[in-house]
Amino acid sequence: MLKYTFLAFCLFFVYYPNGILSDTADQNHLVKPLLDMMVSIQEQIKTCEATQINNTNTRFDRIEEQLEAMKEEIPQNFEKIGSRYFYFEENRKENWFSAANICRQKGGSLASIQSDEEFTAIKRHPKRDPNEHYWLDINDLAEEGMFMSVTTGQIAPFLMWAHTEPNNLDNLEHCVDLYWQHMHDDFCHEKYYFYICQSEK
Ligand SMILES: [Ca+2]
Ligand SMILES: [Ca+2]
Repeated sequence: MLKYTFLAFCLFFVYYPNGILSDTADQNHLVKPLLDMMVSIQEQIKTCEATQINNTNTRFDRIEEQLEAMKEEIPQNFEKIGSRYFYFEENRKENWFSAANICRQKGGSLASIQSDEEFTAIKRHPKRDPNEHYWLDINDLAEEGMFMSVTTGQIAPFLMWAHTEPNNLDNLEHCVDLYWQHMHDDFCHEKYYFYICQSEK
């Protein structure tokens, strides 16, 4: 708006019928610097506008890239807890083996809890019902009493047993679930529970 006002002012100044500047020499002497200034201002406005458009486009490109990256990083229906992503199955109960397969199909694995901090955050998550059991990735299928992570093939990094657990009832409890505030060993095939998956990303 400012540039058009300035332009109108200059045109009025130069072409006014009984002009303020009646003498041609005076006109040339005073008008040329004004015209030069006007051209210079127009150039500056053009440069400024081009720079602003360029900067805005660059910002949009960056935001778009970040959104695309986020879409790739966050697996569908997984939620960030601490620095990792977890999925809580709340509708369909499975035995431990089916739960492990379904987590694989989702591009992850059964949850391998790494620390007390992570365990606490998962226990407190609003999607988790403390009255329900949730399968985790821990099992002692290979060797009784040696609790391993099926996700890593290594010894489970974090255990928090309930009182009297693990009791390996009937010598058949080899898979671990979260129930109330602690972990329990349970029947892998026979028990159908909800489960928690983790993302590999
Ligand atoms: Ca066992
Ligand atoms: Ca048990």
